[in-house]
Amino acid sequence: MVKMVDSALFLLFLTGWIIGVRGQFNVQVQVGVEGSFYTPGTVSAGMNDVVTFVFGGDFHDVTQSSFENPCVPLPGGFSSGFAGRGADFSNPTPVWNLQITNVSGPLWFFCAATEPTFHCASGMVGAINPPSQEVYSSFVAAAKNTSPTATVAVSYVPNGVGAFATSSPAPVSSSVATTSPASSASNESHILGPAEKQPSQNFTPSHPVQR
Ligand SMILES: [Cu+2]
Repeated sequence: MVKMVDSALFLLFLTGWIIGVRGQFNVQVQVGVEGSFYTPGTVSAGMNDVVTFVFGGDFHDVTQSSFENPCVPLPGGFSSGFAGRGADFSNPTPVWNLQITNVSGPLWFFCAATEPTFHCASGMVGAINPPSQEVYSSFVAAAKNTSPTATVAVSYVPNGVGAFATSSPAPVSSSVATTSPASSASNESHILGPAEKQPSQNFTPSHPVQR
């Protein structure tokens, strides 16, 4: 059993190595869980890494902006559009994967939600690869200079400057729920990880490992 898991892990490693020598890493940002903020507010990401925004709170969004204008959408920038669990937190948690394609400079973003006031103006901003925490702090300070009654219209825009998404925010389960529901036994297999799914054969992933 241990040997089987070992070989499965080895193949997973091998797949990652084929995708790129460095591999693809994933970093998570919680959206609106600790008040109207991104947690953490800054992340570092390498080329082709994926920043996963987890919309575990009320409705928020992630819209690309610039250092100079923290609360104004960057022309050509990405936007998740509004997503979240709703005011009563009754909906499943949407997640949004943003792949980074330019690491030569920082990517800035803000939340365009306006209830009860403009989130960006209360400091709901974030940065990928900021030059320093000091520069990020001045970005936050500039955001807080924005009028709390400002409004910005946003909608889902997958392609940004230095990053892109392949789909709008959605609960993780819905993205794999395209297969027709079968017996309860097959539902059970969805709970199991890949290593448990195929215990006897050689584990050969049919697609790149991506989370
Ligand atoms: Cu917000």
